[in-house]
Amino acid sequence: MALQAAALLPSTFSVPKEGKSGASFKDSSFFGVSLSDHIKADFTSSALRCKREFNQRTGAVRAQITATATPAITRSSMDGKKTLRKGSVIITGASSGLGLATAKALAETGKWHVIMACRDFLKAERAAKSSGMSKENYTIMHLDLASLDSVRQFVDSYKRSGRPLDVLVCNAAVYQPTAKEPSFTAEGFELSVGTNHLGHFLLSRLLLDDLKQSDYPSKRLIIVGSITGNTNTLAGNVPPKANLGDIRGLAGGLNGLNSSTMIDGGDFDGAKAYKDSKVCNMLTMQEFHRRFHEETGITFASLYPGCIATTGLFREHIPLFRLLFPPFQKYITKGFVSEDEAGKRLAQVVSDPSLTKSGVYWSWNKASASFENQLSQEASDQEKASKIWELSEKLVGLA
Ligand code: NDP
Ligand code: PMR
Repeated sequence: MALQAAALLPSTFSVPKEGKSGASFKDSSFFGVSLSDHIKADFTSSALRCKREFNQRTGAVRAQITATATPAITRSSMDGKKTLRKGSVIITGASSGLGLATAKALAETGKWHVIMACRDFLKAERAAKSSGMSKENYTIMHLDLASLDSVRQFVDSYKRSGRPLDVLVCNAAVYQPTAKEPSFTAEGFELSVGTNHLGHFLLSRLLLDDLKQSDYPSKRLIIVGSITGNTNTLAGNVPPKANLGDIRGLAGGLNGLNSSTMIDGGDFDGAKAYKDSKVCNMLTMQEFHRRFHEETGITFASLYPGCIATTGLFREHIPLFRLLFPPFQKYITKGFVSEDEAGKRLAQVVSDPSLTKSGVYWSWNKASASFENQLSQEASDQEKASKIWELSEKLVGLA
C-alpha cells in the first residue's frame, strides 16, 4: 500500500517546473564578487603566488598559480618527528547539503584543505561562511558539471594551481522528479545522467593522474551512490525503479533526437533518470577499482550516507512532498539522517584510516557504524559497468 501511495505521489500532483534550462551557466554570479580577496587570503597563507585573470568572453575564472609541492610527510630536523601536510580534497557540489556538511567536517579538523567545486561561486562562499569554515581551510573553484568545457577548464585550473590532489569526491547531483520534459546539458545530454554521471566521469578520468601522483598516505576517489539505485532494497523498489536495460539510449547519446533521453531507451522520466545516474555512479566506482586500484594504489569507494531528507536535492519536488518527506523518513522508515551526520559519514570515507578498502559501497547501521553493503545485481554487473565505461568515454570525448 505504502509503496503504491508513493508511486502515485509524483504523478498525481502537477506543479510548474523550476529551472528548465539544462545548461545553466551561472557565470553572472561572478560579477561583483571579490574573488581576489578570497584567493589571495587562501594562497598567501599557503605561501603560494597566485595570479588571476578574468576571462570576460566566457565569464570563466582562471587562476594561474605557481606552488612548490611539499612532500606529504616531512621529518623535523629539530626533534625528528614526522608531520603530515594538510590533505587536499576536491568536493563537487559543496555549496549545500551533503557536500557542504562534508566540507565543514573536514575543514574543522584542520587537517584538510577543501576545494569546493561549485557552479555558483556566491552561493558557495555564503554557505562556507555561514557554516563557520575558516578561510585558510577552503578554496572555491568554479565547476559546472552540466558542461564538459567547464569540467575541462576546472581540471586545467586545478593542475596549474600546483596543489596536490589527495582525494576527489564526486558528490554533486540534480534530481528532477516533476519534470514532464527532459532538459539538457551544454553538450545535449539528458541533464540528470549528463550531470551526475557524465560530468563526474570526465572529471574523475582527467584527475586520475593527479591522484596517482599524490604521495599522501591514502589517496581516494569517492563517488556518492544511493539506496534508491539499488533494487535489492525496499527504497530501491519504489517506482520508477532504476533500470539501465540494454543501454541503447546511452549508446545513442541521450539527446532525444536520434536516441531516447533515457539510458534504457524508454520514455523520459526524471525520477528514473536520477536513479539510473546513481547506478552509473556505483558501476563507475567499481570499474575504476578493477582498472586502476592495483596499479595506482588509489582507494575507490561509493556510499549511501542515509536519507538526508532536508537537502536541496528535493527542491524541484512538490511542496507537499517536501513537507512530509522528512517526518516520513524520521518516524516511519527511520532512515533519516541529519546533514551534519551524513557529512561526518562522508568525511570518514575521505579520511578514516580504517576505510581504505577499495571497490566498496559503504553504508551505516542504526548505531551509525559503517559497514560494507551489498549492491543490487544491476549495480554490480561487471559487463554493464564496462559497457557504460566505454560508451561514456566516447560521449565525453575521451575515445
Ligand atoms: P543538494 O541539492 O543539497 O546538493 C547537490 C549539490 O550539487 C549542490 O551543491 C548543487 O549546486 C550541486 N550541483 C547540481 N548541479 C550541478 C552542476 N551542474 N555543477 C556543479 N554542481 C552542481 O543535494 P544532496 O546534498 O542531498 O546531494 C548530494 C549527493 O548525495 C548527491 O550525489 C545525491 O545523489 C546523494 N544522496 C542524497 C541523499 C539524500 O537523501 N539527500 C541520499 C543518497 C544520496 P547548487 O547549490 O548550485 O544547486
Ligand atoms: Mg524512499 C527503508 C525504507 C526507505 C528508505 C531508507 C528510503 C530512502 N525510502 C524508503 C522507503 C520508501 N520510500 C517507501 C516505503 C516509500 C513509499 C511511501 C518511499 C517513497 C519515496 C519517494 C516518493 N522515497 C523517496 C521518494 C523520492 O522522491 C526520493 C527519491 O527517490 O529520490 C531519488 C526518495 C528517497 N527515499 C529514500 C531516499 C534516500 C530517497 C532520496 C534519495 C536519493 O538520493 O537516492
